[in-house]
Amino acid sequence: MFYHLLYPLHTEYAFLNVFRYITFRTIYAVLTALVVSFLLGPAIIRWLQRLHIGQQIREEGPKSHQSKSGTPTMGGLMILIAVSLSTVLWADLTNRYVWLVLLATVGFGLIGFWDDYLKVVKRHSRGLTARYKFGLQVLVAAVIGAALASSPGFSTQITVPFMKHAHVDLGWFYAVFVILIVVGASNAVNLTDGLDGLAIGPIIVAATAYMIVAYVAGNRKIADYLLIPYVDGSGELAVFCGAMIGASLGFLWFNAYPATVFMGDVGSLPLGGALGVVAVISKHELLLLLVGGLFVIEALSVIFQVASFKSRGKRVFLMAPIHHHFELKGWEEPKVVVRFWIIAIILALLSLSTLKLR
Ligand code: 57M
Repeated sequence: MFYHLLYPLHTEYAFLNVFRYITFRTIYAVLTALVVSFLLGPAIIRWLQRLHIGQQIREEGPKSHQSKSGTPTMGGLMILIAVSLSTVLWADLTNRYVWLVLLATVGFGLIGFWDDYLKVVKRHSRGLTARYKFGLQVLVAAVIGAALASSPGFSTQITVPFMKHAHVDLGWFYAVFVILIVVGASNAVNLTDGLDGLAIGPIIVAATAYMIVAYVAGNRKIADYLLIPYVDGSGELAVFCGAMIGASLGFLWFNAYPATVFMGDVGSLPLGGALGVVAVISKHELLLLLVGGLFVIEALSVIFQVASFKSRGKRVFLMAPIHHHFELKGWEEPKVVVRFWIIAIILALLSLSTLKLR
């Protein structure tokens, strides 16, 4: 909005020219989202407490989690508001990719909200049925996939990390591929969200990596120099990623151990989904497996655990997702969390190196 209101005035006031720059608007998108979540945080937490929207803790989990019973959840609402508001304030609103990523954020946010609402307000122990929740996620992702695949000028080729000449054209199957990436990312982040700060830290790291990727992919000169696909307009997603970083930092303030609020599905589903959409639009779809490698490890630990238990009647881990395994091994919660953050940072750095290593 500021871009549309203030940049046109640069002919009279030269300093307003600065609103043209994505870098400038990204920095202020980070700060705006951070301030919004700082300001909203205490009010939302008090409101959730007043409504008794507290987490019920399952008995079969690690014993240390029983003391978390009643911690307000659905704090993801503060992330949703901060990301959307800051993006609307700082992004170029004529850019269709901005609206697509906002659609994903709000769409997945509504699915998460509904699930949380059933679980913590209506006290239905399982929330939305898995099939229904998955169906709605596929629906939102399919709308985005179809919009992109039919978008003039948007390539349906995918980029393979480390290989500069390997571009595979998926044609209409591209929409299905988008569903896999976006729904997969959304659910992987959801599975990871099981310790204080565990999901939000790597989200900040991954959003930072994709902020850089989206910016360079949207800049013809840099994209040509790096031999990566140029995506006209994807640079604006750096502003969105900035808003995501700011909102997540603000949430981490409250979610840091010992957490005063959990994000709930209303936070985890849209954060993962939005990351998937940014990966797709910036034409670095498969790189998400490395950027978000920690989320992939968490999801794989569940797949292996369930497969092994069903086929052999034996567990691979003491408990899945893998963060519970380390808790049961006796690591303190903050130790698991910080060590997982370190892994996420290393994976993001490796991912960024693929911009050069190709
Ligand atoms: C969400 N939710 C947390 C909070 C958060 C298939 C199976 C592996 C699914 C998995 C599952 O249900 N995962 C989805 C995980 C829950 O957190 C809430 O959920 C929101 C995210 N959706 O925002 O509202 C609990 O996590 C803890 N927490 C924190 N700090 C935070 O900042 O401490 C969350 C955020 C909270 C709190 O204790 O209550 C969750 O873990 O439920 N299921 C599991 O993860 C279960 N694993 C399991 O059943 N493993 C079996 C299977 C794979 C065969 C096995 O290994 O044998 C564990 N979940 C729980 N207890 N709660 C098992 C034990």
